[in-house]
Amino acid sequence: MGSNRVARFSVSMPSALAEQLDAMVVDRGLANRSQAIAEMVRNELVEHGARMGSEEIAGTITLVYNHRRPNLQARLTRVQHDHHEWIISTLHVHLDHENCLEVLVVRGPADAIRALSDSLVSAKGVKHGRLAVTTTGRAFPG
Ligand code: NI
Repeated sequence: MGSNRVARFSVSMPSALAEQLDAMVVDRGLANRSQAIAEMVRNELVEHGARMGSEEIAGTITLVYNHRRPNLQARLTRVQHDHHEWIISTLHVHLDHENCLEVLVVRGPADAIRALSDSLVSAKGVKHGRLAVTTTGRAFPG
């Protein structure tokens, strides 16, 4: 990796799909089809990396929960301390008298991050939780 050389290859697809692609390129103000397709490929590679093995990923885990629910906050805190090596930063917002919004910035092996997210999101009383995966940036030159 690390090369900024451009690879050229032809892509075949149904013409109706190509027309939709061109319309999206215009709608989103992209330079051309190539830019749109390169972005899609990056997104797919990030998702693929997140599903596969131990490739390093970065991302955020978002949780909404009621802090008054017995044992929940203690459990969430314990899980986070057990996996502190993957958690770079946390943000806690008191949404109202009961509800808390917590955002964890995480970085680490995909399988470890997924397991951490699963254990937090599945904690009984978490109203909504989601892992949003992005890349550490190193896999994409430029
Ligand atoms: Ni709170």
